[in-house]
Amino acid sequence: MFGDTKVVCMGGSSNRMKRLAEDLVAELGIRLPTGQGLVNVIPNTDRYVMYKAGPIVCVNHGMGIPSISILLHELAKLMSLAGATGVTFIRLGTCGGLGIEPGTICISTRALSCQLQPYFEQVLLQLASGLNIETVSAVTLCTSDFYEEQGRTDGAVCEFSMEQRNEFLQRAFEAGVRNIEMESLALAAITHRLGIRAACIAVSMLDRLKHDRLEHEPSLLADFQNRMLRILAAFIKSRNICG
Ligand code: R2B
Ligand code: URA
Repeated sequence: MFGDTKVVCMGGSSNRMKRLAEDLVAELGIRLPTGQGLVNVIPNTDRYVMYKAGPIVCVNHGMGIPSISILLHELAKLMSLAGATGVTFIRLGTCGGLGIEPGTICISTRALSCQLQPYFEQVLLQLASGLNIETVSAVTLCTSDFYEEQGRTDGAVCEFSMEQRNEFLQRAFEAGVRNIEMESLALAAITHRLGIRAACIAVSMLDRLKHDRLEHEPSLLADFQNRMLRILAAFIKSRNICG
């Protein structure tokens, strides 16, 4: 069933991955098995959902490094046991921006830990500029926490001052960081170790140099997410893998 897989798309939420699979079927004109439609192919677990549309698998990875790293091990084993070759793993996520406009698509060049330690490269940026979407190719800061590790002062606990918050974010900006999320480091490390091609793209929900809270209209956020779909669809079309 998975032997023909060429692209594995991952994102945090189960609903978003279902919608992505539906949108890719429509956007790429993928034909589904008659009488079956698009179904979650792993209904016996509620840890994550997985949809298969032609050579594309869409699966959700939950939140943060521990969650995505378990999924990456399981997906890599699945692809290997199925005999799938030339598979690319792509994470389509959300993130906080650093000195960039909300809605900007961030394509990671490297992933740094919160000690600003490094890794990474890709073709997605050229595709995005052809689609007229605001995009940056830059370093991604990857943390294991949404609040203190990302320099937020609005968690239940905060042991640093506003000045220290600003100094940390400024230091990250100066190290080339333009977005902050919670999975890229594991994605880069595990896929690199296994020789799997991978990309990490995420839409910025806010500029962390200005705010800590996500306060956009749901319709605007849906438009932001759609920008990633357009880049992903252009990437898949450029690979001629949907027949
Ligand atoms: C972005 O959003 C989530 C945290 O809210 C996390 O999965 C990430 O990287
Ligand atoms: N995801 C994150 O990890 N941080 C943000 O600020 C927004 C989304």
